[in-house]
Amino acid sequence: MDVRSEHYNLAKWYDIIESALDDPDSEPIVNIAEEAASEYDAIFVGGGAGGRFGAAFLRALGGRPLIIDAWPFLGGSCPHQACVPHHLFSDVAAEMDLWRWYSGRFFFPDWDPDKASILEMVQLFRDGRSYAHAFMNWQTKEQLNVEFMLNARARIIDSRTVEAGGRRFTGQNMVIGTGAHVKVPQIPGLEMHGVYDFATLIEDLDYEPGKCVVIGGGKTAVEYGSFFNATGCETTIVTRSGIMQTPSLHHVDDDVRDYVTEGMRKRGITILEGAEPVEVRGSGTVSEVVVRLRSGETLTLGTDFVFVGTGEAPNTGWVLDALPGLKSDDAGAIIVDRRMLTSIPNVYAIGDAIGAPMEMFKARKCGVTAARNIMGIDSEFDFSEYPDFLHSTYEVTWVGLSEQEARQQYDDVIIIQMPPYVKGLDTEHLPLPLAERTMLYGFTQPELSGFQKLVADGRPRRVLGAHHVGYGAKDSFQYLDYLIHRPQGLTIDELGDMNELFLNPEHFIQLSRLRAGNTKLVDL
Ligand code: COM
Repeated sequence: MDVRSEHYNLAKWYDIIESALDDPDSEPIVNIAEEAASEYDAIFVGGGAGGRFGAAFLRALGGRPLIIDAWPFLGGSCPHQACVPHHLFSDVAAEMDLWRWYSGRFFFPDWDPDKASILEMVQLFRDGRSYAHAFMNWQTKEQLNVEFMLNARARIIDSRTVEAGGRRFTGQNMVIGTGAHVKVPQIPGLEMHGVYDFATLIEDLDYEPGKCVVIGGGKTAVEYGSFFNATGCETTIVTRSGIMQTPSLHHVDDDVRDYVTEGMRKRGITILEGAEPVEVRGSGTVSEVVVRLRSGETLTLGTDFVFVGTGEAPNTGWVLDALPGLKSDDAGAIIVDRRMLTSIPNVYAIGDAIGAPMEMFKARKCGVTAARNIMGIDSEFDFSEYPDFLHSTYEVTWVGLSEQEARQQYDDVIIIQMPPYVKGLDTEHLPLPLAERTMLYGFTQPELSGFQKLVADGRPRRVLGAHHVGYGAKDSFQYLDYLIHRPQGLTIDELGDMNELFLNPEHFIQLSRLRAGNTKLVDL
């Protein structure tokens, strides 16, 4: 369908997207300008976060981009199966956590496991996701003036030529933003009904899980495991590595990890570390998972639901086949330089297709970096350091070095934290930290009200890292990251000089101020 001269509202876009998702034979959605015969500055193969932001930026710079995507909407996996549903589930898990702790107390009704449903939340997301998709399509067409062909698979002919929807397009440059897919481990039985990952959970879940085994120990496993558990579904996490110790979580502080995992256990999650899932069994539908424990013993876990959360791999196989000169690493990630340029002079690659970290900021800024370079603006993007987060039933946020990393690199490390670590102090009764969303915990179960730590280099008084478990601090970490990674960094004195909005979720400003008068900084 040619939508070029149409100006649909969001409801109409919603209908178009939903019909296309329902009908595998639906036609491409074509928003191509008349001068289509002429060449594009760049063809973006993939219209996820990286492709959409890259194309928008290139257009804003005066260039002519074209996006081609197999899905009938722009925005990629984030609003369809990945980040957005994860945020819904984590938000809901935090609400349910309160409900379970305070069942029948104060204004909370009695806990009712029948009302806390995984399936209902999945369906809620499934029914609503195309409204966000509709907005992406509308904005990209009407506000950003970017041409696209959606619901059409791209076929790369050569580094300047792509075919899609029966048409051939040429561009001076190509930008590969084909995303990633779930990496399924080699465990017999994973093909059975009752085994899901974050994508198939959304597409295929058709019953209410009663018992769950999560395979993995990184972000996805912690986040989804915490959600399943919060609904009352008995949850066991099986992880070969330690929990929250996968490579991308290397900046997670040990005390943060302990606080979060102790909280998960307190809420009833069983965590089996150093444990290897050997086999998933069942007759057509999953009924048990066999696990080899660290001790060598074998354990059989009865379950009706297995969730695989072991990471993702780039979607690049077909691209590498089509462009034989394109270099990739062993995992299939396309190798790029800091300009996002690949081994082929006019081909750029962005986002998850170039490997870890598979994060939103990286995808979008990769797209922008490619766009700038294509338009003649020399631009580099270094994503080796960045702020990060995950959810248990808490929001867990960090930036910079953990205390352990700092102590390996610096000899005068200062720690400012809440609750403070003072041997023998009865902090289990201390209602701090306090902030919005933890006030009730603070006044009833102070040990649940969160944890925060600032790591500094004592002599230059510079902040090296910040770590937070609670709610509402994520925004500030975007700016903290910028400040601490400036050439001059951020000092405890500058932090103490800022104006806090009491009661701020991370107490870094006022805690730093309490120490800033000290000529020689000491722990707090
Ligand atoms: C976000 C999608 S869910 S995009 O980055 O705005 O395209």
